[in-house]
Amino acid sequence: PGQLKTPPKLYPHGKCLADVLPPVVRVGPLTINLIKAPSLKKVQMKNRYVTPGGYFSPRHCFGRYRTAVIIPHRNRESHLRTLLYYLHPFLQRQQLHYAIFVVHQVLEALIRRKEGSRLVPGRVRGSWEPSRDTFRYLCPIDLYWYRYRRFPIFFGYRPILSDTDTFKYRTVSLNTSTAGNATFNRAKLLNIGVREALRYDDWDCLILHDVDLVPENDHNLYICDEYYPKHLSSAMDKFQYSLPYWAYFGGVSALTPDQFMKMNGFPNTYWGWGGEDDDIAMRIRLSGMSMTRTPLSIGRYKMIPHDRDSGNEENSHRHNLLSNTRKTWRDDGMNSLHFQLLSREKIQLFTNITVDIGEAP
Ligand code: UDH
Repeated sequence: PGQLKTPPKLYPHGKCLADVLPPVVRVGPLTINLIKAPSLKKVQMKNRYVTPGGYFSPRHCFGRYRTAVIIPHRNRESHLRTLLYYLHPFLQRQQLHYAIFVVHQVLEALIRRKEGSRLVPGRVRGSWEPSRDTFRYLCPIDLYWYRYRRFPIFFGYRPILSDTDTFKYRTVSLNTSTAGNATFNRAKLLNIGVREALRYDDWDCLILHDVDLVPENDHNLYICDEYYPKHLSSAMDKFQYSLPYWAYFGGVSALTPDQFMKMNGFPNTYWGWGGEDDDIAMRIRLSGMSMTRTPLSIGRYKMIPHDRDSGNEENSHRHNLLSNTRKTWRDDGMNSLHFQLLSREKIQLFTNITVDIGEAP
């Protein structure tokens, strides 16, 4: 999948299509319509070059950046459809090699009750990589973002990570009946998303993305800062397109796998609404990094209006937990992550990772 079947067409003057396409295919401010969520079929029809698992690679050139978008999810299917509708074309215009991972929280007991108890051992197919034998030019550099330019990726430069783990496999639908009313844990789902995404590719950048935030400007590049974690959703309409407070790091953020591991990932102990984003901001500082941020004029997002979800009530322990972050961050995070993986499915527009993360203590 995703492989270029025929070599790029050579133009009379000996150039490839990448050279005759304008270097910047982005449009800037976008019109977002949140009135009705599109169907998955419609999103699929609009994104015909996206391959199963939600993968895309520019067709006429090598994407300079490999980006994994990780979305924590439960009971928000219409938000997910809206986000996918806008996000796929957005990422394609940025000429990224990308994939979208949705980490879906369910309760295994409910799945068993609903679909019977037989779990079938299965295999994950090998990871996907653009064809190495077809010559493609690197995607044009965008001079405006020159400082993000990295050493070019040559053929054979990156290892193919193969994944042949045996695991309990079954198709778990995104519907709400298996979600149960266990408390939601956003940060833990993001940790799981990172761990799973890294099985599939050697990503340059991990984008941790709330399902209800739709980017409004495609100059907001989904690539990482070389040195520090980057906060992308700096101007949300919910907060009148400004920051609710200076250290805010919620919504959408971008970290390289190295930055993520340096801060031991995100905390696993925040159950319910609030606090985990402030813990993450504190971890960044405690691990010796600072935060960078997309300018407010570009990091604009529309939030899909919603009520507080059941099972995501305000976390009354959050202040307590936050006051202990300094002591706990080294032991609570990627090195203490436990969960039950129920399925990994490559469906047309994204990779669906279904997990049971247990319930709040
Ligand atoms: N989410 C779900 N299902 C749930 C609850 C949350 O999928 O039942 C996910 C979803 O991706 C959502 C994210 O968790 O986008 C965040 O949850 P939320 O949308 O309830 O959070 P909210 O929009 O956060 O209320 C706005 C920022 C508030 C400032 C935080 C101050 N620390």
